[in-house]
Amino acid sequence: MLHLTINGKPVEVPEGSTIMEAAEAAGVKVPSLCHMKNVHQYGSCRICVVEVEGMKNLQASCMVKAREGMQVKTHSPKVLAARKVLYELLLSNHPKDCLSCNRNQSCELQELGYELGVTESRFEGAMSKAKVDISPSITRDTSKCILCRRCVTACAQIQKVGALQAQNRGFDTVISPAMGLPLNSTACAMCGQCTVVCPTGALQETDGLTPVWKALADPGKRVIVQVAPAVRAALGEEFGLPCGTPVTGKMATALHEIGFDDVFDTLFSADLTILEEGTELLGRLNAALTGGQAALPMITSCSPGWIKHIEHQFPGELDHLSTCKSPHTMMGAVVKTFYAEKTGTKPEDMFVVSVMPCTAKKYEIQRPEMEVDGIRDVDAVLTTRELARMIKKCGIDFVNLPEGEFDAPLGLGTGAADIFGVTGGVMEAALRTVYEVVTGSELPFEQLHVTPIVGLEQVKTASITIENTLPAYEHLKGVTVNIAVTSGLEGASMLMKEVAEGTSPYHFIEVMGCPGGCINGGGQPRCTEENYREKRARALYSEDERKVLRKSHENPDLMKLYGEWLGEPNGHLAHHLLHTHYVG
Ligand code: HC1
Repeated sequence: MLHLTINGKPVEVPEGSTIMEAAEAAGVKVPSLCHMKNVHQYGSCRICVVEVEGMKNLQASCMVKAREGMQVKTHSPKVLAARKVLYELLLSNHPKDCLSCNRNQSCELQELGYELGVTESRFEGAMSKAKVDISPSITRDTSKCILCRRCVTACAQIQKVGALQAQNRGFDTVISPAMGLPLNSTACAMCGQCTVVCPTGALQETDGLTPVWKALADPGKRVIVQVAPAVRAALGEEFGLPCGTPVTGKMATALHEIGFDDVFDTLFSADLTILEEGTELLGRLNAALTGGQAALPMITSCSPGWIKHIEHQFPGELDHLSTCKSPHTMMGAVVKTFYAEKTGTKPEDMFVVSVMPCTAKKYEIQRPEMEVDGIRDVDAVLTTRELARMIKKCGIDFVNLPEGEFDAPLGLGTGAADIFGVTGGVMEAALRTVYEVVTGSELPFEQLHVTPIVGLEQVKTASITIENTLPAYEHLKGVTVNIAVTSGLEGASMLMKEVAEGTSPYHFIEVMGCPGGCINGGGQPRCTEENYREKRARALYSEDERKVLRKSHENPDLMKLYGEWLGEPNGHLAHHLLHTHYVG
């Protein structure tokens, strides 16, 4: 252990700690606009400079290691004066349009200026050339970029994609895809992790609000909204509720108050996905075991960032993807056929909005695969952050809202669907149903959670031997099914290398594009709280555990949909509406 003082206060930290970490251990927050935990640091902003006794120059506390006996001052007059100049230099090349910027009041640059007491901009001069690049999911405005490189880190080190780098030198430096290409022409998966770490308005989700407000104001439109599982685990953070507070009921009330005509739950179509995907898995296993052709492992297909990634990086392996569309696009297809018929509404007069924790969903709905007979499944995607802005704009007192309900007939979801939003959840939900379908017996309550695949590790695996079966599944008796779960594109690439080499031992793999799953999606609130992913995951598990119905095939409204209209899982109509083939 090392012993040093921070502002005169003794502190003990492990060898290898930085001065910034030592300050944190002493309860002192050193400001920074570029620092990120647990990754290689660029140390680019220099805002975190501190004074170290005996050293002539100020030191960047995120880069310099603590040493035995060091005496550090983090907020001395010399440090504060230097920080202010550094800040003003950043400001000299930054637009002053805070009032009309989407990051107004959630901008780290703005907040730091307030903390430092900056009241003027002394160094006005030439500004670097601005470029705005609008992709279906992410909008880049280089005029607001402070070259902190957090986005570069998130893309290259966390997701291992590397779509963004620093280009050019000096005043012409810009963070951009290679050769200044638009993001949409690169291997960017549209996961939006860059938008979460960006301290300013340089990287944001592409606007989904404008078309939604327009549809709501159009008396000729029936505007239907649905909400993804993970949104309920994080939306409350935008209103000051503790991280990990589930806000399902308040969210349903808020959506009604905003004026949506129907408030449905993506949980319903997550249950639908399990019936479709579970049936598909059994079909593929059956084919493989009886000498037929089947691409195994089968890999989940509900995460559009993951779909884009496999298309770029492993285009020869697309037949491993489940043919299921993602739950929210399934919902769109059901709304514009079944519900349109039921309510006597023309599908073209319907406007389906998906509230998602994900930026890639904005790209997904524009894909050619996501339509039925020329009608788009979903018309607009809003992120969790955008929904929070809508609620605020409507003057809704979110925290004090009563608990509301989703609307029938597409608003009921089981606990299995809640956990779709956390890594391992889709697999667990599928196993709950597949077990009962194959064995004909009830899965014991204490076995509902498949412990080896619960948790936020990058790759989780398990093997399950099928001991008893119904006669129809006799061929599966004694078979050991190997499963793997991963979240984040680095883990996905690791598992895909084995698939591409033909050495994958797995039969079924769940992949989610963002580390931790949708709870940590690129459209979620920006949260710096310790263990925020664990807290959001717990919120979804608690939603599951409080429910009586915890298996997708127990959803009575879903079974009614199959019985009265859709027919069999994987049947003709289900295939027409709910499945697709990705061909790259
Ligand atoms: Fe997800 Fe999904 S769980 S992909 O993570 O399959 O975004 O929450 O909506 O569609 O249900 C995201 C979350 C979400 C879909 C479902």
